[in-house]
Amino acid sequence: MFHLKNLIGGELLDPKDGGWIENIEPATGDVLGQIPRSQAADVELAVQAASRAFPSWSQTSFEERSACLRRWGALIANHAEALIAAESQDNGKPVSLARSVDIPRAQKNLEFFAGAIEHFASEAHIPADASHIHYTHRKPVGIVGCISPWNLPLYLFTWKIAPALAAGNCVIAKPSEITPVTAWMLSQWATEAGFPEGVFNVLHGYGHEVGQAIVDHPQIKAISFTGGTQTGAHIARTTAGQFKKLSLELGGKNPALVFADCNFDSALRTTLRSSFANQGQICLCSSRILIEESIYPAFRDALVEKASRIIPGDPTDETTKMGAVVSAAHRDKVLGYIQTAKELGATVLCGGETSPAPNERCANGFFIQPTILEGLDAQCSINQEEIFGPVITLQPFRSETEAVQLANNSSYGLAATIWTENLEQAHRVASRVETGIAWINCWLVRDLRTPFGGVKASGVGREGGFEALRFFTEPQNVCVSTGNGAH
Ligand code: TXE
Repeated sequence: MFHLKNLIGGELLDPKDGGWIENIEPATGDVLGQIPRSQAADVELAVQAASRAFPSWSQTSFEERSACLRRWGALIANHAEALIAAESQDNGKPVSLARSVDIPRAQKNLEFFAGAIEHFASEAHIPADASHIHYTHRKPVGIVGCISPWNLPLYLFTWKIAPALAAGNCVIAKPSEITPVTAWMLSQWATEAGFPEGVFNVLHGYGHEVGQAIVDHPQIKAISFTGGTQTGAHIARTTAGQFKKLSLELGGKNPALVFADCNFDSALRTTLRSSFANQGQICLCSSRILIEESIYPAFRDALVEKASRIIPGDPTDETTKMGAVVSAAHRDKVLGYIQTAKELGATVLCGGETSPAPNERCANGFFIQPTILEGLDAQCSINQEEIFGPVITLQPFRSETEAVQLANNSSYGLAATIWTENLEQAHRVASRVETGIAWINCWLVRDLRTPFGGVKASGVGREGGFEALRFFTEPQNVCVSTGNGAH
């Protein structure tokens, strides 16, 4: 049983009022430990610590900030096995996934922004007559809040804090209360990495309590948030009067468009992964599979055959491909959607139920079978709302126009995956889908320099590369007369 602590002003502290939350292991339903149920008073302490740290931290050289991030990345590498085990246990994801994706990517996030800040130069503009020089002074915003979700815990946590710290801000970060362990481990190594006390603070607790207190605090000047669309809308509403900078990465209902001329095997293999990776709990997962009519039966049958062979297993088993969903509440939410789909007359092609426990240890775990549904109206809640679990729907289309219409028939606009061997069609469809990301004949291929984010209800703003460094800085235009002309 662990007992997590907040990191405030370089010290690991209990919450001021002593409240605690139980942390549950998804694969077993057992209590793993206690996490601080922090409140506004803890936020106040963290803001005071960050305010003391900001004047000198904001003046450090980019080399110094970069070096701290690199040392922190090396500490992740040194502790990789412990982090992999903790991430899998806390989230329910297969240990192989934490090893191949989550933990290496967390390390890469720190190293990437250590490098990115070295190349992030100011722009200058000089008119033809050289009468003036304009330059852009990019200053750190100040104290910023970074709020992250449970599906890719350390991966998304580091994706936010790395650019914030690289740009010279002081950070108050809040990981999800459902998966707090790896952020806590990282917080224990912040001092060893070289961050002065108060530069990086971590508060644990509920979103509506400590999360809201971070969002509301007038000295916290920017909020970078990844999570549900409703929470994002709530944060946007409650911060509107304070004119905070906001970056909101929200949900998705991502289409995969499978054209008849696609490379069938490649489309099949990757669609299986894009549908069910991390138990379908990635905002980029495909959840609406749109298939051209002429190959619909063949593609459907092959997908169902492959999905039926995925048996959720104990996440600690190295051979497990699908683990547990993150919580009992989330399991019930996903099962509720499957029940609604049945009531709406869907055909359940595979899955549709909880999955039997893979072993005695996991007897009370939260396992759901990979589920494929067909025969649902494009407008129904199952095709419109984010389920965020191992559940996909299949819909046939007859033409490219219809495929694009179906793809865009969503309030969300995060990512689309397009499967075709026709080059012109691929680019044409990519330009017509209303999403922040379009993958052609691939999925989840990421280059950290590229803009990342969604349109419509999938969010506001972009993360990644210089986009993130721009978000975490305030540009000031400075104009200098050269004395060579008008003033
Ligand atoms: O997310 P929340 P939840 C979707 C997915 C899921 C649903 C709800 O559909 O079923 O959202 O998941 C903090 N002020 N995604 O409930 O509540 C919270 O503590 C400040 C998609 O876990 O949005 C956590 O740290 N912070 C998504 C973070 O926000 C608040 C990933 C996200 O929690 C807050 C996760 C408040 N008022 C869920 N309320 C994706 N797009 O990747 C909550 N939080």
